[in-house]
Amino acid sequence: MSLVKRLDLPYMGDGRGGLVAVEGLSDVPFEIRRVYYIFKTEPGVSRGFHAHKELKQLMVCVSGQCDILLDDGKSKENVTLNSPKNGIIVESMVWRELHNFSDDCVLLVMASDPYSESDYIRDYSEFLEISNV
Ligand code: T46
Repeated sequence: MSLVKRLDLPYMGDGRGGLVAVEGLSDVPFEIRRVYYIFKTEPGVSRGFHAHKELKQLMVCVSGQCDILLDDGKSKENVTLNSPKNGIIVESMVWRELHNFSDDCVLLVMASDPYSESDYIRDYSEFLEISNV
């Protein structure tokens, strides 16, 4: 099964312009308990380099574009996010790296849980050890 779970978002744009609305538990398969966004990423900077033990997230590039590498410890897949009308669900126990942010990239993330550092696995060898048991 593909690691990249694409999601087309409910689009309600009209003659005035675009509008996307996302509701937790119906449009995404989890309750949305936190929202954050990443923007003005400095040139050449990559982010992420971790997995989450429990957290699930919907990632949408509402402006510009960036590349996301997903890795479940067995296989790796790359996806480019470049539309406010669709995104990807990133499940728990998936290592993610975010690369090639465009200058105008705004990456919106809707998360299933509040921030908790104890949910992060930031060491790749530890991730491989846990994910391959
Ligand atoms: C992810 C990718 C896509 C908080 O205090 N609250 C928060 O909600 C977040 C997201 C971060 N922080 C703190 C933790 C660090 O001290 O902000 C600092 C930077 O976070 P981090 O280095 O984890 O940022 P990224 O861009 O590497 O990763 C973030 C998310 O943490 C992560 O869950 O999937 O974006």
